[in-house]
Amino acid sequence: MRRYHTLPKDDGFYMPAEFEPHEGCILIWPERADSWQYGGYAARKAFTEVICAIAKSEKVTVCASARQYDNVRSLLPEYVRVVEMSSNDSWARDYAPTFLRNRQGEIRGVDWYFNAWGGLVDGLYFPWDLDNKMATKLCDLLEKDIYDAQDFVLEGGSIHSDGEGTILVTEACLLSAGRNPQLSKEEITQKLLEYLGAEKVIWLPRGVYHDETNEHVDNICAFTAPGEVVLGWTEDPNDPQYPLSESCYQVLSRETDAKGRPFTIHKMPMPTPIHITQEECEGLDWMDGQPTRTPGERLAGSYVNFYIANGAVVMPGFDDPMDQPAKELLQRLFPTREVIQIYARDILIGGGNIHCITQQIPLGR
Ligand code: KQY
Repeated sequence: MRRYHTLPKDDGFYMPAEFEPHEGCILIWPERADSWQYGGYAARKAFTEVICAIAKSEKVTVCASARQYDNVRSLLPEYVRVVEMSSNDSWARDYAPTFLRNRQGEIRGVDWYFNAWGGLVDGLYFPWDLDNKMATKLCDLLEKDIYDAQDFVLEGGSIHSDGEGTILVTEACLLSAGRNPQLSKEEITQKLLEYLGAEKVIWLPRGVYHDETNEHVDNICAFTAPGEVVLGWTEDPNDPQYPLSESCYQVLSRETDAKGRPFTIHKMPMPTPIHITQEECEGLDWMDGQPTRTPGERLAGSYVNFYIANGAVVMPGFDDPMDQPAKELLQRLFPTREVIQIYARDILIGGGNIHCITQQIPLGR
């Protein structure tokens, strides 16, 4: 594996869209006791369903700790690759490499600096050193070269690419005090363009209410095709989510993408607000002498947090009346893929959802 200190854009590399063909997908087995309630058994069931749904149409690699390796290898089907790799938690979207491709079909990763969503300012755990090493380890394993971007804090869940020069982010996340406070918005835009080989960054103001990632874009808005997005939406003006979604709609409806196209915006219903129960909280370890979550706390549930696999769209369900309309919308937008809805409350309790626990490897030559 070669480590580059040049800029991907100068070398002709760019981030493909998730809806383009994949070589495979990476996930990390859940184990952390202050993220996954009651020993992680319910989360593991949900992860296994996600893994099997994705593995129907692409190669899946699952990273597991030394402690869990035997268990994971026995639980998962043989066609899923299981590798022993240490991590602090299980968010492949955020610290597996962001993969880029060039016009000849070569694939390289980007190694951003990961600081657990805000470092010592408002990060969610300490330490995060094992997570931060995963991009390098995975590129080594997958025999991909890597770009060093360790001077820039970024998580994969905070960016979306249309593969045609447009990047979506949120101001709430990328301008947060715990990431790159020494850089201006213009300098952050420049970094994204250089490292993602893009032409235009669209800054949405906000994400999902009470999202502990400082409102990652992947929970509120996603590309479904060039020039088309789904946006998490509520019609309830009393819901604190309402002004957040509205602010994104205002930006998207006035903006054009890198190719000058106005956006077609598909409003994706949000699930009925989801709150963590006392029993669920009691199943979580405390962190630094504090409870990780408090009973009644609103969780950042969203149907936008889906993964686009080669042959399927794998989306969360919450046992909610909106599950079906949300599924129907995605099925309409992805007519050639099977939409597979997986009950994902147990992933949501960890702080994210299906998109957050997956990372695609684009198909190369
Ligand atoms: O990308 C994500 N949504 C992950 C959030 C993890 C929070 C840790 N509890």
